[in-house]
Amino acid sequence: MATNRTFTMIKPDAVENGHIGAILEKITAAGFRIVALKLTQMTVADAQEFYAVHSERPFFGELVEFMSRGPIVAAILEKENAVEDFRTLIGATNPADAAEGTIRKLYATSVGENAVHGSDSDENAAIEGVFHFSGREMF
Ligand code: ABT
Ligand code: MG
Repeated sequence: MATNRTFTMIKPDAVENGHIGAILEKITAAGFRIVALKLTQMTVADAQEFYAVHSERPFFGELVEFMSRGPIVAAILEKENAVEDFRTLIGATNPADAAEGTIRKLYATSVGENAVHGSDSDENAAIEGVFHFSGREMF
């Protein structure tokens, strides 16, 4: 995957709360091109694998339960400086610390249920994109 791509998920809380359309609008209005997109659900095993880097953290069990409890929207996005610019667009992990106008400020409820994911490096963006999409689903 090229370095101008990132991977995102609209998390179960934001899907449950009816924010898919508003969040996709914010993403495309910010200049990201949608490379891949689908509604899907992670199994418990998927969520454990996806968040394996956090497996020793005290919140891991809750995180896995949350991320597998309902459908998510997974997407690969393309833009210059995609990883950094997308994390700016979504705001801080804890919505209480997120800047005004960011997706998490608008739609997240707590640090544990923070509405949207954004890859934290080009390397992880590539790994996470392939975790969710086949080559035939990327455009
Ligand atoms: P993600 O985009 O979900 O990876 O969030 P972000 O990179 O902003 O933050 P990190 B540190 O990667 O958090 C991963 C998930 O763990 C949750 N979390 C984090 C807690 O529940 N409690 C905590 O104290 C911390 C630090 C938030 C993230 N997401 N979810 N869902
Ligand atoms: Mg993270």
